[in-house]
Amino acid sequence: MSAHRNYINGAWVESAAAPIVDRNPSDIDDVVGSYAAADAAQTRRAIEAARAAFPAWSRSSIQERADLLDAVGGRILARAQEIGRLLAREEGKTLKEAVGETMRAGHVFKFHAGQALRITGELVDSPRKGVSVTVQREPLGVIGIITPWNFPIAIPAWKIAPALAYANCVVFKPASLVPGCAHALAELLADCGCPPGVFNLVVGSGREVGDAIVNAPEVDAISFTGSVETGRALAARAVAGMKKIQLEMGGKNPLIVLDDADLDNAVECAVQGAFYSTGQRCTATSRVIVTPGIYGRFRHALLARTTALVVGDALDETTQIGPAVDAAQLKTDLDYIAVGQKEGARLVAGGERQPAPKNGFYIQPTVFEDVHNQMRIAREEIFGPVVSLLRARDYDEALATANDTPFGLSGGICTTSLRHADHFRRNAQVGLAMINAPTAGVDYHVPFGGVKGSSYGSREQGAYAVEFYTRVKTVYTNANIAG
Ligand code: UN1
Repeated sequence: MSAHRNYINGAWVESAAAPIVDRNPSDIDDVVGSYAAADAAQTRRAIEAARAAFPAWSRSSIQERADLLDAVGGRILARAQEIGRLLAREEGKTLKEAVGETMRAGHVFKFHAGQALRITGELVDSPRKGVSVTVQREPLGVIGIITPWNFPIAIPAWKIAPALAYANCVVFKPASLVPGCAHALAELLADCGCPPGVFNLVVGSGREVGDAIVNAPEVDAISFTGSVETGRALAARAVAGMKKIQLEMGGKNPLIVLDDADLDNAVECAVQGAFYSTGQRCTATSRVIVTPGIYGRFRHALLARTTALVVGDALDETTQIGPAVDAAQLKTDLDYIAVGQKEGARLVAGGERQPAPKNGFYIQPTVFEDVHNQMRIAREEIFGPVVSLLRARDYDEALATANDTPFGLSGGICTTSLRHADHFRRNAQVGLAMINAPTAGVDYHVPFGGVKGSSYGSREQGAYAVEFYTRVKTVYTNANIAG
């Protein structure tokens, strides 16, 4: 019997399948909890419950929805320390990062509580006399929400909150590595009075639960954040089923450091972007492209900062870099480090597992230099604390290198030149352009997303979320009638 169950149609439901055991990546002997794994039949029940709940929920008042989201946001903020602790324990980012992420989730719910009150349309005149036209927004219906392990509460929040704000019902499948935060969120929604069926939690594998969601004709749209491979497969199936889809996938984010940069700030941006959250962010800096006049000083300062970083238990207040999330991610990181060495890149910091008193997936922050942009470590997303230094003759070459990638999520530049900053803002092939700021770490009230292979569909977050979670109806009213 599992301690934690799935939430389907307003009830906590057991499962006959073997439970998912949630372990602490800082100390694999520490079991965070045991979570019931939903099967395809339970997922179908969740989808049917969402479908059945939709007619009433789509007619709910904006006040009812705003109050629900505001209450959930308030409770998340009030319990940020406790939920943040759970997050750090199951995902491995540091306590400070985890509490910060939890606060972000609380703010996301509060923001979308306000958005529920701001659903607007347009009234336009028709070329035909006496006829007027309104363009109004409507909910889509049932949304399948599929989220990754690296932001176990913020990403679910920034999909679930707007879905509910715009009167959709939700079937939520979190990553199996982080069921604890998903469960905490489900509990809060239930406690705050979310009506049965409006929100459903189904923890389980992509093959069982994910497939059931993407194959269901009753699911109108899918919002997904995760790997490129899974995203592409989902998109093909979703389009075949005529579902709306939104994908947030990988990145290979560049940070350009020009000769005229503020050195301390540039180093800080690189360290934060590359190593914080153990490099496990799609917005992480993985290529630092540096011009000759600052290269030596920047390299020296970066290596000094990198080797001084404290790697350790996510729950220890002195830790700056937590472990990799699991054995598979640790292996990927180490495999890429071997690939980089084989390709001829020079390892100048880290590169190995970090010895630690506890049995966790610790890895040293790693820096390569003499990296060429065609090497695999410069082209493929690693999703670990591994960064490459690339040299560029000047700004133009740096920008060309930055843009020479299949991805286009985030990109940064460190410079005191307004001309270069402005040129970068206009010409960087990214969805998020960062000027003298790290490539990772975004605000909750503005759109998020990328170009090229990083993203597909309309933007997430902020007021722009309305584009994905609603559709428009055009209504013609003819007043030229008798009576
Ligand atoms: C951030 O950098 O603050 O999965 C957010 C990810 C992104 C979110 C990054 N979707 O890493």
